[in-house]
Amino acid sequence: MRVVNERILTPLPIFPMFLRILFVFVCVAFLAVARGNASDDTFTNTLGMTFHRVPGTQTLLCLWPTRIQDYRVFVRATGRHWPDAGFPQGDTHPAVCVTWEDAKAFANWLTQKEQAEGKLPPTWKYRLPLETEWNIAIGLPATSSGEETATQIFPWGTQWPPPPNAGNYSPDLQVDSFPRTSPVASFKSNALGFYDMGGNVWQWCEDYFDRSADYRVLRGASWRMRDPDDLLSSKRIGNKPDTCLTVYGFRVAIERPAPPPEPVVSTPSTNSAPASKP
Ligand SMILES: [Ca+2]
Repeated sequence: MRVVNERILTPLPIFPMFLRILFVFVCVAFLAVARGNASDDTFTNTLGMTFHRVPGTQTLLCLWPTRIQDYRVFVRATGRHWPDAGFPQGDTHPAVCVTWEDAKAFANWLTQKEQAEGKLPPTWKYRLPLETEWNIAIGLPATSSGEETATQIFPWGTQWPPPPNAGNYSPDLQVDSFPRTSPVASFKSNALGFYDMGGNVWQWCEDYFDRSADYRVLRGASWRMRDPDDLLSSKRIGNKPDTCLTVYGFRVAIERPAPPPEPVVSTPSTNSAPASKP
């Protein structure tokens, strides 16, 4: 008994204390990785792509379309064929000439890469946005049917023609100075912080365009569009998943599982007297 008390009272050596601190640090770092180095609403991945949560969902959506510098990492790692756009593009311009299949391959590759590196929780995965998520991200009802003329709302509001710097659209509209693609996030973000949800490039979504299941959906319009119907926020087009054009790009989303339900805390019953009636 005496020996035990002496050991308790003896100060711990410095080295074990250092190990203890290191252990705590490692635990904190592990938990941070497990949570995606992020709060519940934001996340930045290994390519420097920043995501915000789509309100009302667990999904995180990239703030901008996938850039040349992001997609190039994938192409160099996998050797995937990537046609040249045929016009100058900087590193921060959106990757174009990308098919739906290419975009899905990028998302799957990034999921596997970051999970192997311990930078993405094993229950998270990259994919393309659902149309319901896209609708929420631009302020439309999630269940918007996509009827082009259902809502006369443009990314900048309701006025026509669009005001200066409304986005990167056709030179014919004279609202911006970019003849083709522009660096992502060159224009003001929308109310939820997302850039280029209108203009610059059409962006692939997960969804089929119609029941034929031959086409996939694209949203957002591009640098070539000038007609009012094409610039509506609700505008959707479709094309075959192996189609690549210089006006097609994509942004990625991160699918996360729903959090576990809050534990139900039961209140102990009391033997208090029933409330008196008036
Ligand atoms: Ca333009």
